[in-house]
Amino acid sequence: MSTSPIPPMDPIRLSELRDVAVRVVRQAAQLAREMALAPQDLDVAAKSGRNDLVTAADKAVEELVVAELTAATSLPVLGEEGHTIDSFAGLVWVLDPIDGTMNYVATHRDFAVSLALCADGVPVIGVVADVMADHLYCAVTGQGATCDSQPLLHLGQGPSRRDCVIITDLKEIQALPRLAQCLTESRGHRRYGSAALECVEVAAGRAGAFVHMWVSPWDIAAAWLICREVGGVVTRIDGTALDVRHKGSILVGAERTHSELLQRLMIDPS
Ligand code: 2AM
Ligand code: CA
Repeated sequence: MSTSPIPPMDPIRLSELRDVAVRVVRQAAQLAREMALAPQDLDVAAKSGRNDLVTAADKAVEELVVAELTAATSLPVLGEEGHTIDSFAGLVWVLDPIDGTMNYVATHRDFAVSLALCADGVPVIGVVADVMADHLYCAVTGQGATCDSQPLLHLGQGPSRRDCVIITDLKEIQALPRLAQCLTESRGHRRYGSAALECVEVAAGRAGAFVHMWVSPWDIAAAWLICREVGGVVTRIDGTALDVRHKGSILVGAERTHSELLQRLMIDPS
């Protein structure tokens, strides 16, 4: 299976930038929590469809994060709610101010702030805040991943696809009958509504795999690194390499779980 090359970076600069990312994501999570206390002011609007939402909180968190990152690092920021970049060359921040906006509006839990630093399009720092659960996941390339500063364990081979919970959505189940069969044969199906948190569930060993048809760079850039740093395999749903610069599908799991699901979904239907 092909993997993206990790560009070498000065470790001191990397740890300074990690500290900036953690500080700013904590501030962002605090603002998202505070704004959730005044839902009447959220100004909820639909974007591409009635289930694709943006709120005043998405915009305010993005503004806060971009201002703080620019002041601290002067590096370009790609943000879901309007901040664009000319290219992914060099160091670029990739931000989802609120991943799981429908949850932010409707269920008031299971939403994240997701921030990655990419070097030539490859994540080298990833920070994901599970805002309401108050957990902070962090990874630095080559240095492993943590939850609240405690190391996440390496996933190893992982369970058989039959012996784990699999995270996916109704759209995927409807589009992929073989996936529906895999869920039936598994320990069960889960769905949280934030791609970043769903990847992190796999990285933390709570779920065996996550399958999604359509994720954007800001949804998964940070979680991609968190998964990779614990030995997770992250590809497109057909097993090809996942370049976080482009929208597309995602299949995440420990080595054995990923390989068994890929085999079942794409190669051998029996
Ligand atoms: P969001 O909350 O930042 O929009 C829910 O299925 C997951 O998919 C969330 O991570 C959500 O991110 C993301 N999502 C929602 N609409 C999307 C779209 N049109 N394209 C890509 N990802 C989307
Ligand atoms: Ca978002």
